[in-house]
Amino acid sequence: MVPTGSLQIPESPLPSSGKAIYFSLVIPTYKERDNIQRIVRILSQLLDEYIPEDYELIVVDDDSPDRTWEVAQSLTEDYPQLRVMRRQEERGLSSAVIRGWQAARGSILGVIDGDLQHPPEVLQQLLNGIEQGADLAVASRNIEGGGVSSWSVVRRFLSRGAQLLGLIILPNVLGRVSDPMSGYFMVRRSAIANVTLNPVGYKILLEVIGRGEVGKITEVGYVFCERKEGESKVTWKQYVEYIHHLIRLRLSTGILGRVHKQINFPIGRFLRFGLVGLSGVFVDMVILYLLSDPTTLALPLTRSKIIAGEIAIFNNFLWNDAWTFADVSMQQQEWHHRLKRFVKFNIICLAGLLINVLVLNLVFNFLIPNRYIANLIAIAVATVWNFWVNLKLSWRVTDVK
Ligand SMILES: Nc1nc2c(ncn2[C@@H]2O[C@H](COP(=O)(O)OP(=O)(O)OP(=O)(O)O)[C@@H](O)[C@H]2O)c(=O)[nH]1
Ligand SMILES: [Mg+2]
Repeated sequence: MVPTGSLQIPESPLPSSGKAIYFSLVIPTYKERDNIQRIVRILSQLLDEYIPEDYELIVVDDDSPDRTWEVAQSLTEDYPQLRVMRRQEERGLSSAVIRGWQAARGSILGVIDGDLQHPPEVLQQLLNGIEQGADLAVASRNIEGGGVSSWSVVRRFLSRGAQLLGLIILPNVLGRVSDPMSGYFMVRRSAIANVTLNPVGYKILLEVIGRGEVGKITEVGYVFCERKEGESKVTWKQYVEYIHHLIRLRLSTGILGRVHKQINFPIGRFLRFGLVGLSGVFVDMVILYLLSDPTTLALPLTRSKIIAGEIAIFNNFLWNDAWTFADVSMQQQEWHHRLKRFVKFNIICLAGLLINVLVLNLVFNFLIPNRYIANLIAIAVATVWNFWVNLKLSWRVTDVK
């Protein structure tokens, strides 16, 4: 059974999953057919020694085309502590780990790669760390005893760059561990129970530290070994997802997260609206040049500006209708609806222009006697006005079917 619904770990194991135990180790796999048997054997041998009968291994496979799940399933006879989850609907490393933890029976939840790049021997030190009171024990490549065996200069550089970027955006998360990209760690269930985890991409550890109630952390050095079988799934997409994840965590945790929740400001939409606005500035400039420049049509300035401004407004309307507010305009595609939106948009933007001039004068005369700074402030105020009023009045669903 694959858990569904929100990505929340229950405070104690679900009664349906059986008797509670100490440690659950999730092994996310995708096309690891040639590794799965070996890793299960090695992990079982080690854990049988440290905590016999008090652990489980949970393979979470995303319906690998090489049928890793089938191979894993066939091992359960010899390894009674092994459970296998074959996911056919959801995809992705981070959610695989969380789904595994949701079904877990342990009070300590761990994760390890299925390709033998994480040395299993380190498990004991990680378990010791937890035993000594840590909420989170992370295997790290960046402390004493850690390293990467043969990464190219480029990959090392990218990895460090990603870490630096993360430190800038989320210092209170990335700053707590030396290897925030580690995919090999264990955490106390109580530290992450009852919060909705919502990771994008690969880096589940960021999510655990960012949203969980993690007190003490210990780290254990390890050397990231070479892959022997199977192939890497790391592509450029992971870097993009990583940045997306950082921004999302930044906006939803800490002070910013609380403010964000309170005012409930649609930040993504606003950014799109701002980008469209920039495109309008460009259109306005080009038309103004074509109409009024002495080397082109040389029309009077005011007349040129009115035409340029209106074309820019039309440009912005089209983009906003097709992109910024696409979800709303999709529901009302008839031409008279569009026309109505366009007229409203026009009026609101004109009012925005008045506000722009007003704020410019007020700020310049009474607050900051610098016309460019004053203008920037005026533009910002007018943009927020344009956005907010258009959001409330122009792009809203009026017909209830
Ligand atoms: N369930 C599941 N597992 C995944 C997915 N992507 C990767 N994995 C597994 O997650 C672990 C780490 O993935 P890798 O591709 O080895 O990533 P990596 O270790 O950072 O990179 P390499 O050094 O290139 O191996 C492996 O056990 C993969 O099989 C996925 O989408 N779903
Ligand atoms: Mg790997």
